[in-house]
Amino acid sequence: MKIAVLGGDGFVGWPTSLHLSDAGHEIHILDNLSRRWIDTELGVQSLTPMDSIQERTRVWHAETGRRIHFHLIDLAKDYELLKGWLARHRPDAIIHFAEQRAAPYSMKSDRHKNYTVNNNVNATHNLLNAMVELDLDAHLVHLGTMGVYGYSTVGAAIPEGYLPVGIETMDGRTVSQEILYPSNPGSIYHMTKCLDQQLFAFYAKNDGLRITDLHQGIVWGTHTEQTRRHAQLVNRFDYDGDYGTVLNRFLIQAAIGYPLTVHGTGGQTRAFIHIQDSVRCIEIALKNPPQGGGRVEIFNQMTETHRVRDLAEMVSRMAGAQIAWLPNPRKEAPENDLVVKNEKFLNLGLAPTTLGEGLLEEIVDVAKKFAYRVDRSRVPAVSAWTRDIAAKVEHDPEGKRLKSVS
Ligand code: USQ
Repeated sequence: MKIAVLGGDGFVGWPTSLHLSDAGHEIHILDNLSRRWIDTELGVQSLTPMDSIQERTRVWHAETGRRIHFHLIDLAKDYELLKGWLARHRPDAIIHFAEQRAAPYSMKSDRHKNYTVNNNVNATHNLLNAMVELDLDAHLVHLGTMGVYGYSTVGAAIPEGYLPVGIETMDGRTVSQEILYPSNPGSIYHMTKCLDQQLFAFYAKNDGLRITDLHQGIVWGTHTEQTRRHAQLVNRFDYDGDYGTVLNRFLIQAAIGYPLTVHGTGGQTRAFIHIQDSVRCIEIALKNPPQGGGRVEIFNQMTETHRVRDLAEMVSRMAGAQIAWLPNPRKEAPENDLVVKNEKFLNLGLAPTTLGEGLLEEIVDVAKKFAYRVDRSRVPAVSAWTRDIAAKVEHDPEGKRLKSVS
């Protein structure tokens, strides 16, 4: 297949591009390199030394003989360029990762809120609009988030996207209807993914676009089978307070002797998936496109759920790290339960990589190898969800605001 990977230079986009190229597909990365600019804005860098996208694709070609093409296009701003590219190349499938993906970054300031909404919503809408205009029958696979469901305890398993509801009619009957599971975003970033869902539902219904939306959990790990093949194919690995995600942060913190930064009581339960499974799921989704019919296909792309404090205690036991119990910079439920249905991927052959499989040690080893690249002052998460919270959570490189360390 000819596949366009929008956002193919990012944390999941790059290993996905390699995985699909390895499987024999013709891969075209479209990316505006915004993630690299954000590193510059924040004054941080990936823990792993990352080469330019051109150099990465050159190394891939030298290693495997396969070409990955790169096109510098900003989906959100360059509509005509995107449309022109799609008209010329007419890909069979499009994978859409091209969005600002960090909740803390999206909550940093009014400017960051505007940027995240403008970038994410315009990128998605420009793409859908161009596909209709060009009568492009490509299968669109979008990386969404488990966060669209929200994290309140409901006492029931979260279904894969849709909820059957009964509606009482005026003449006293009950009619059943299937609706998108009520969205309950916890950040501006998560809110943009909820807006994406509405755009997908409309374009599938109105124009018959074939769309798959993957509600992904928190990705952990860094290597995949392909990124291991050469030092210069390494994936990015974020540790800073804005882009680092919880388990990867704990592993890096353990490697550099920084107390594990648990927000609040660590009672937040979240869904997780290893990066290797993430790229496998995308391939499975590509092989199983919806047949049309106006309904967006939705998968829950996660393999296990964990409570943040359990993860901290596990990493602490494994690597001998201390745990810091911090005031939570986010507005979120201090404790929640989470049960998630994920039978669709399991039925299509996904064999989950779980936390217990020795990969945690591998990540600590990667982190130790590149520990010299870590700026410890960028470890604390200081992006606060509200002004009230901001007053309690300030930048504190020396760790003086730690409530307690165990
Ligand atoms: N947390 C800590 N300590 C830390 C960092 C995070 O206790 O040092 C806590 C947070 O307060 C939160 C939980 O860990 O309760 C998860 O935070 P996270 O930064 O790992 O994940 P999140 O902000 O939810 O976002 C990440 C990705 C996003 C993806 C999402 C999937 O950045 O792109 O959509 O995970 S999900 O969370 O399932 O919605």
